[in-house]
Amino acid sequence: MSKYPYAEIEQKWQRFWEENSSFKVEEDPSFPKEKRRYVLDMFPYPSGSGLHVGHPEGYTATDIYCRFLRMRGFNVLHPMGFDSFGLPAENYAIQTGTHPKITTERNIDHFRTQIKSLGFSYDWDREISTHSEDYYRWTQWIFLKLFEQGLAYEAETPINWCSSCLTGLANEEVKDGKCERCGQLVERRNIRQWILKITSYADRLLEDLDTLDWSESIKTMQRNWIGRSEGANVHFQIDGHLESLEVYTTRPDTLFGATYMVMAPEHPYVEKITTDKHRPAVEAYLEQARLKSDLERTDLAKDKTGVFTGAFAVNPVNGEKIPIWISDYILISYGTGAIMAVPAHDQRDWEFAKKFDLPIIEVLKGGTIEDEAFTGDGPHVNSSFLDGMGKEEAIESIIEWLEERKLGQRAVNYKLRDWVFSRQRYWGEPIPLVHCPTCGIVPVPEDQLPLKLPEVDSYEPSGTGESPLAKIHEWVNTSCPKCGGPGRRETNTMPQWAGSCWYYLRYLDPRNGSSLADRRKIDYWMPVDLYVGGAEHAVLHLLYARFWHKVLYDIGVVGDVEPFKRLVNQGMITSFAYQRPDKTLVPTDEVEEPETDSFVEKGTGTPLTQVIAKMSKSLKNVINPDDIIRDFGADSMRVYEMFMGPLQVSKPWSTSGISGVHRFLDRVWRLFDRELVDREPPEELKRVLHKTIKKVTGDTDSLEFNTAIAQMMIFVNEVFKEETLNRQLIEPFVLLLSPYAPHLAEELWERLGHEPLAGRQNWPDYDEELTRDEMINLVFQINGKVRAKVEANADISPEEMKEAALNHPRIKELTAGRQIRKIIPVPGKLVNIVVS
Ligand code: ANZ
Ligand code: ZN
Repeated sequence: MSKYPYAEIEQKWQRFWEENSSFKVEEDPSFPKEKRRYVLDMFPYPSGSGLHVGHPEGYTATDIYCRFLRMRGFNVLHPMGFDSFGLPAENYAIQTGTHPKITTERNIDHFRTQIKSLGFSYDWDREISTHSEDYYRWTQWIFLKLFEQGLAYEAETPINWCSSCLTGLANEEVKDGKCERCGQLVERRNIRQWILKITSYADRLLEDLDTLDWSESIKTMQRNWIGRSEGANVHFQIDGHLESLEVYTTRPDTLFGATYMVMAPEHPYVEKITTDKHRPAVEAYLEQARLKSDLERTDLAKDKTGVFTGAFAVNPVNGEKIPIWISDYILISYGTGAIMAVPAHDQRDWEFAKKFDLPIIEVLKGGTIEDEAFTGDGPHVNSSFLDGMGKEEAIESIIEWLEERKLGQRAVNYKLRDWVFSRQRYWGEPIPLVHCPTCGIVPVPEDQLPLKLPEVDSYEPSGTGESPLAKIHEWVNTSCPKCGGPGRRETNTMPQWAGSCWYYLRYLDPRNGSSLADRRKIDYWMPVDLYVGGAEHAVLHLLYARFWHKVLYDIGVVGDVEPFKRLVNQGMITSFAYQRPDKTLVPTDEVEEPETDSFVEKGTGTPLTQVIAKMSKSLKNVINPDDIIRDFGADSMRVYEMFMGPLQVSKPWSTSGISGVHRFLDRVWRLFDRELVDREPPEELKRVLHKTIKKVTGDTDSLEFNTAIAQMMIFVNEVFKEETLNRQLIEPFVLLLSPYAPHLAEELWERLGHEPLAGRQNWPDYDEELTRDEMINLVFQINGKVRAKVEANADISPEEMKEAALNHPRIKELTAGRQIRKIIPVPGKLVNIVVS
């Protein structure tokens, strides 16, 4: 018996595909639009640690789908590249002095080799890297378009500042108040920034979500991130001042319940209205608030803090004077930066009122406001002309009332903020602008792009809020493109998200020197039919890319309003971890399994429970794809990752699972040790084959790879029982297997005497008739006498036969009131019921 020589086979076919450019794709006009597919993976950031098992999960899924589509006669674009600007390479450069370009390109080479070792059918001629000059030239070009459209502006704004990475961060890069990269607590700092006006696209970004075939959960995350809300702005006269304080509220109907007001610590009126008596306390409070991130400030669980200004405002509906407070639960960046507090119906206000002993007035009936705020609907009370109305009606009435008296107006607000687009770092695209004392801000002319990153001696950020580029005088000092006078280059660079905002367009025409991509090629392939990647990009990359795409649409570069028609998020591949009774985790190499499924800690014998956790270096449970490919082969790795469970769910890696899949492929290999015959297969096997073709076709099409594989396993079990190998059964099977285990399938296809499969159209058909379950006649007897006849599925089990007999109306009738002593099923034939 020959052993399955996966290593040899895999090398052989990878070389063949490469040498023959088997997966090179062109804009062949003979394929009509509906026979073209653009299938895209989220390209990796080439980190120093190489590929992890999560990458091949999505990449295998798209690869299977692409190979399947090609076999079904589609022209398929399936490219790969690298998202290669970013902080890790720069941080490494700071530590070691190695140029980020060197580290990055070394990492890219390593990634490419690893990806190729999995046999993916990418068109490698289209490979791109976002840090290459001829790529970022077009990233800069798009920036200039944004600038021309008035969508990029400079502003000194308080931004999230990481004092460890010494750079500003976008809101999206702040997790739980900490820097997503390094974990440092984020502070607020005023820094001159380039900002992109993504908010001008908020409505379109929201509305067009409805047209997308994306999971509801990702759409909801984007909707919440955009956070559109409707309500009103209301003006409160400040007692003793000319100014009025404007608030944004989604609940103007609760105006009669407003018992105090709150301003954000950064509100411009703080200085003006604070009375002398309260000034020291207010100043102390402002100092404290400055250090907190937005997230910490609005965290519902946090204890409320605040301070009274000494000033009062007049409630426009009833003339009541209510105190004006300052608290950090109000954000300056949202609405008007001030609120009317309605403690009876808003939980944050309720907590604040309880803490500072402020009045709580109920204006909607239905809750127990002694215990908590009532946020539901109910008839209004204590609200004069609103009394008796429900929420919606009262909101409409009060807005009308306010607008008539010029005390307020209907308003819409978004949580979405403009996108802080500059970084004070080296390893990113230089922003192609020149500051000229005479002309102001002048774009670098398009024909001078790319504006190249200059060499620097030190990658250390200056920490003053300027990038290391600021220190290179020859580069910074330039002439103004407009007037020729002396100018200074912008020294900020773009954030890592820039390159990934449009990479899917560059794949269409990666070497184009005169535009980012030829419009005909864009129209040939776009939009992306299927985009697969991790859910962690729900609001970052996926929102930014949609924004840029819409801008490109508006200026006529692309012809579709959305880039990614269908999005599928792969689930995370987790690992097992081991937990002590006190819930602390033990590294995997400290764990013993004395009996199956029972775990103890080495040395101490402490019993451990197996739990599911993220793979992590410290737990020593990280699976390295290279090891798996070496020990089991790329095909086993591919099939295993797809067999673990549905693509979209998270699932733990199991070592016995990969062995099981390997045994399955080994079994397929060993089938070929048998004599190959070519004759009409027996009826049952023919049926299994046609059912398998049908199942694998449907499941592959709908990305349900795990169940397709399960069906292929059933098929192999059946043919394994035969003494010979039947060509009429095995040939279609090898074709079904080929998207999943392409190396093995090519090898077997060759052994069957055929030309290589790669990229050809040859998906097998099935005969619907043969996939239908076969019916048999069953006889039900009572004490050996035939009493009923029925039709049943051929694969009915003895248990099901018994049940069918007992439920048959005639049998029920005849056995009623009699004692059933025995039920004897004879599979495929009859059921005999013995009664006394
Ligand atoms: C009075 C009120 C009564 C409110 C009530 C809610 C319930 P969304 O839906 O998220 O848009 N708010 C307004 N500006 C704020 C700011 N800068 N920082 C913190 N909170 C702010 O939330 C709008 C509601 O959040 C507004 O409506 C306001 O509180 C508060 F029964 O006004 B409401
Ligand atoms: Zn000038």
